[in-house]
Amino acid sequence: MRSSSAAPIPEGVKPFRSALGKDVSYRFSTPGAYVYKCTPHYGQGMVGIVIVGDTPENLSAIAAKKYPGKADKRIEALLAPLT
Ligand SMILES: [Cu+2]
Repeated sequence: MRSSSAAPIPEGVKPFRSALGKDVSYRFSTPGAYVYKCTPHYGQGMVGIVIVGDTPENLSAIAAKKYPGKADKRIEALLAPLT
């Protein structure tokens, strides 16, 4: 999975990405919601959200963003139980 500034993450967190096809580990140390995506399949809905902490403050920013193709419906479905 890859993430970039195109996918919302908490303010102040440096965007991160992995090399394509490589395993990656990442330590989430700032509370909030992190959208991550598979770059080649983003538009096909291969996107997810990692929640760090109990009350992510950036869910409304994630909801307000427009995502490509099927990612938009996927994000909407993932946010539904959180908001
Ligand atoms: Cu993919």
